[in-house]
Amino acid sequence: MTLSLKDRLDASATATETRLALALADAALPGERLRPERLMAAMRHGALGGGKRLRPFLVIESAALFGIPAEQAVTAATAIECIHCYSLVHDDLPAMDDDDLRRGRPTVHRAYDEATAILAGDGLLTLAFDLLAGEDAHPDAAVRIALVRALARAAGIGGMVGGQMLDLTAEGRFSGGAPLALAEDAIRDLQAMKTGALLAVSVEAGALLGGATADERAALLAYGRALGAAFQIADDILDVEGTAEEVGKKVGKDAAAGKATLVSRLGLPAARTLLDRLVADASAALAPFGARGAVLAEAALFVANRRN
Ligand code: GRG
Repeated sequence: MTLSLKDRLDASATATETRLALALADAALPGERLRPERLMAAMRHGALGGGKRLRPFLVIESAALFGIPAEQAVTAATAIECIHCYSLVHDDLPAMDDDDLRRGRPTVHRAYDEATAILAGDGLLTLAFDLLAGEDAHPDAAVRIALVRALARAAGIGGMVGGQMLDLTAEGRFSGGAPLALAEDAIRDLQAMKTGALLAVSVEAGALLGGATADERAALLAYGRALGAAFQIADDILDVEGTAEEVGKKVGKDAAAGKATLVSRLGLPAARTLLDRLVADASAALAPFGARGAVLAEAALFVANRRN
């Protein structure tokens, strides 16, 4: 029996939650005496019990294209989710977006305090590489190194962290407060770094786990890039339309902060047209996988039409 997309999302989310809980259990700490319990609790608050777990789903389903069972992909999937959760914990801090709610619950610095939230983010970031470097992630050390490098690059200065800095710069944070008027291409590049890179590396990780050929890896990367761009436009549409209100997201916050988005630059109708095109591009990139690509193609539609 073939599973629905929702069943597959649920299955990968459950597997990720279980792996994350194991990695964040007190028992995972070395040593017996001094245990940073407040830090561990804050990390659990930031990482467990919420979120769509979209990135782990992408790792698991792209690895499945090559016959890799979910149990063998879940550690790498969990590592990428750790990076994502760390980015949310830090993004919510007073020095960044200063948010009180995340995933319908108090943000980590609200539930604990700012210093603990900074360290919880740092702990999740380093845990990601601990997970990826272990034999659980893949038996072949060369594959593990490739995974570590791909994730470091996606999360680092040429990816998420760099994109976040460019975003803060575009908001006018370092130039007296007036937002910069970025051209469409600049917004697309910024977003490809800030949010696209982590989504793209999720499918790249699946390709690495599965021993993909260079062509298959390129096809998955093209899919991941189109999906990443679609994800961000959908997020920006949600921000202006207000449909994310019920999940505790502050609607219109990004627009009010003068964030550089394609919705504000192109207008809603053109942004929607671009979103449709990106979903079509994502599906087209999966052509080399034939019918096996159907799950990821459906996931692109889900990302574009999501309501939270
Ligand atoms: C602070 C280093 C650092 C980076 C922050 C990703 C990011 C960069 C900030 C997040 C801000 C934000 C809300 C961006 C919009 C896109 C996005 C990443 C939304 C949240 O991702 P989802 O929808 O979240 O996958 P869940 O909760 O489902 O995991």
